[in-house]
Formats: sequence, structure tokens, C-alpha cells
Amino acid sequence: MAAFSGVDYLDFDSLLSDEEKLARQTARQFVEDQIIPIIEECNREGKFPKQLVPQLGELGFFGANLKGYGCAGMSNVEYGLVTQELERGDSGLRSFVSVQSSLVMYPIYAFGSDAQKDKWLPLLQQGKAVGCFGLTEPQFGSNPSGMLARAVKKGDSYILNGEKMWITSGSIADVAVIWAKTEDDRIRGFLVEKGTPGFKAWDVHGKWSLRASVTSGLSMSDCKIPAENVLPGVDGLKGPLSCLNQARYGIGWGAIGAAMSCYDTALRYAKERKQFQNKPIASHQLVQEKLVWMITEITKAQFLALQVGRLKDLGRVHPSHISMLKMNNVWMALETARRAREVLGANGIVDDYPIMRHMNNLESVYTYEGTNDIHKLVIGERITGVAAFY
Ligand code: TGC
Ligand code: FAD
Repeated sequence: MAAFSGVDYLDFDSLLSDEEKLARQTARQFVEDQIIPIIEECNREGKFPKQLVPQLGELGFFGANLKGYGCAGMSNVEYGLVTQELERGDSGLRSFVSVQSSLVMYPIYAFGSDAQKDKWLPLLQQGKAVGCFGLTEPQFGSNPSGMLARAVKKGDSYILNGEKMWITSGSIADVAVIWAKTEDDRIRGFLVEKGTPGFKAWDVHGKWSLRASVTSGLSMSDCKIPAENVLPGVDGLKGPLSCLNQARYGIGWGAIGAAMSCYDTALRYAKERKQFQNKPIASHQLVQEKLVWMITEITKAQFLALQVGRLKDLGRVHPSHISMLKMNNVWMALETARRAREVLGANGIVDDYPIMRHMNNLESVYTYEGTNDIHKLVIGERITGVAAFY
């Protein structure tokens, strides 16, 4: 079968620089060579391909849009194109990179002390250390401001107690960025290192989604955290939400990759599969309508992502722009996967094809990092001036 060569209906590539195309091509080749051959097996076995982490580091994909500490210093558009390609491989792979980059490296980079940056950023960039981000709790998902995790100052340490749930890479992390409230009721970030007494991580089993990604629960029971492990540069909910702006941006691009994989599979299949008078199903109007829907929505999603990326590179992006990107593009990818599955008929349900894996993965992507509903409400607040969360 011919290799994937991109989806470009409206000469999108004419808007990209050579550097941007190179970043995309590097990630595309990595996915072709290293991910596509193993991903269905990883998905079946519920196994994260951890052996690829050092290579992801060597390619500069961790903290790719940060500067210094060995980071690649990519533009936001280059980084977005990388996440697009990674998610064409698998949303779980992109999740790993998003968490490592946007939810662990970014808070240390933006809010950490020099000592924290020097200690962790080079290790995380190279994939010699893995990180996770603990915001969600069993009782507080969309509304993290209600969190119950508490840190009480005792001498030159904090005593941390609480539970976090649905934490990507939780049980394989060397460092967890845990968000908890201190006695003044302000949310602060704590770097909790692997092996800290009282810190436990266990894996969520029975997932039908993101099977090639580790999802964990965390518990902290009287964990003694040195005060120098608190992120000094931020307090309040804007700390974790600033990290989420970075990660949601990567997801907005990533979802295009999953959609491209589904569209490409459906288009190839429709041209080959014959029904009624030995004609390819691509010759039927109803099949064409589905393919046209997909290419139109993918094209719109590409331009949305590019404009948000350009605004981000200019320092002019607003979180509600990123909400529109995440909300629209993940919805688009999920709808594309559903239509693509339909085009493949019964063959669409087996893992000889990537479609159901992407579809199941996208159910998580639709929910995490702010559900589709929450992003609608963020945009609603931006345009009306009225917050409708409560
Ligand atoms: P609200 O009163 O609106 O704001 C509190 C403070 O935060 C500031 N703020 C932001 N700052 C930066 N970026 C943003 N996007 C921000 N949105 C708000 C705001 O200015 C305020 O600052 P200050 O200085 O006045 O204190 O907060 P709220 O409690 O009403 O909540 C707003 C809401 C609902 C939008 C927020 O809670 C939200 O986004 N909820 C969704 C939660 C979420 O996304 N969780 C994600 C968990 S991590 C995850 O899913 C990782 S998956 C990883 C993977 O595998 O890829
Ligand atoms: P809830 O908040 O209980 O929402 C349930 C439903 O109610 C949703 O449809 C929601 O849209 C709707 N709803 C809630 N409030 C409103 C409202 N005001 N108006 C209208 N509708 C509303 N979290 C982390 O901290 N770190 C991670 O690494 C991480 N990784 C994840 C990995 C996976 C695979 C998954 C599935 C989740 C992960 N999460 C992580 C958690 C994720 O961020 C939460 O699941 C998400 O924020 C939603 O919270 P919830 O599941 O508790 O749903």
C-alpha cells in the first residue's frame, strides 16, 4: 500500500514554511516506521510502547516549543504539525507527548525555580524521566476548583493528602505535578517525586479507549514534600489552566491527524471495495457524501488550527480561541471516524484497520482537557460576557 502522503484539498501546504514541513515530515516518518507497525498490538494488549520514549526525546518532540534545556525551540505551528502526525499514529502516543511537554515541562518552565528547571527539564526533554499531571479528582473533573487535595505547611515541608484520578502516565512517572490547596485555600503545584513515602499509583483497567496509554489513579497519604518542590511562580486555578491552554492547543492539531488516518483509510477502501454490478462503492452518491463531509471538515479544521497557531506564535491567542480549536477539531475527528467506519461496513469494526481504535480513543479526547460542553461554555462566556458553568 502506498505510504500516507497527507491530506491537502485547499493547498494548505502553501501556507507552511520549509521548517514547518520538515517538522511534520520528521514526525510522519517516525510514525510510519515505529508506530504503525506495532500500534494495533499495543492497543490489543493494552500496552504503552515505553521503549520509544528515548527516541521521541532524541527527535526533539518533548517540550518542542520551549527554549533552552535541550528543547527544540519549535514554533507553535511546527509543534502542532508534530502532534498532528503523532495522533495519526495513535491518540495515546500524542497524549504521552502532550502530558510530558505541556503539562509537566511547561509548568516547571513557566512557574518553576531555577533549581527545579535545571533538575527536571533536561531529563524530561530527553525522555530519561517521565512526568504526569494530577488535577482531576474522583469527585472533581470539570470543576477542579472544588478539589479536596490539601497541603499543610510543617517546618520547611508540606504534608500532602488527597487523591487524583484518570492521570495519564501516572504509574510510570518519575515526577508528578500535583495541584493541591494550601491553608490559604489557594491552589499550588507540587513536584512529587517517585518513591515519596505515602505516594501510590495504580492503573485503570478495562478501558475501551486509549488502550496504548497508561491511565492511573494516585493517592497521597501524609506525603512530606520539601518546600523547594513547590512551583513558586503561580498560585490559583490559573496555574493548571495555563498548562491546559498549551495541551489543548496540541490536541486541536492532534485530532486532525486521527481524522486524516480515518479519511485516508475510508477513501482507499471505497475505491477498492466493489458492490452491485462490480462497481467500487466510491461510485455511489451516499458514499461520496460521507467522504466529502470528511474532507470538508478536515480542511476547515486545518485552517482553524493554523490560525490559532499563528496567533499563538504572535502572542495574541486567547484561551477561548484554543477552546474553539479543541472543541471543533475533536468533534470533527470523532464524526469523521464514525463515518469512515460506516464506509468500511463490517470490516470497519476490526483492527485490521485503524478506524475503531481512533474512534474509541477520540471518546477520551472529547472528554479530557475540558469536555466538549465545557469548551462551548468557555466560548459562550467570551461572546456573551456571562459565565454559564454554574
Ligand atoms: P474561573 O473563575 O473562570 O478562573 C479561575 C482563574 O483562572 C483563570 N483562568 C485561566 N487562566 C489561564 N488559562 C485559562 N484557560 C483560564 N481560564 C480561567 C481566571 O482568569 C482566574 O484567574 P484569577 O487570577 O482571577 O484567579 O474558574 P472556574 O472555577 O469558574 O472554572 C472555569 C472552567 C470550568 C473553564 C475550568 O475549571 C475548566 O477549564 N474546567 C475543565 C477542567 C479540565 O480541563 N481538566 C483537565 C484535566 S488534565 C487532563 O485532562 C489531561 S488529559 C492529558 C492527556 O492524556 O493528553
Ligand atoms: P464530569 O465533570 O463529571 O462531567 C460529566 C458530564 O457532565 C460531561 O458530559 C460534562 O460535559 C458535563 N458537565 C459537567 N459540568 C457541566 C456544566 N457546568 N455544564 C454542562 N455540562 C457539564 N485529568 C488529569 O488531571 N490529568 C490527566 O493526565 C488526565 N488524563 C486523562 C486521561 C483519560 C483517558 C481520561 C478519560 C481522562 C483524563 N483526565 C485527566 C481527566 C479529565 O480531564 C476529566 O475526565 C474531565 O475533565 C471531565 O471530568 P469528569 O470525567 O469528572 O466528568
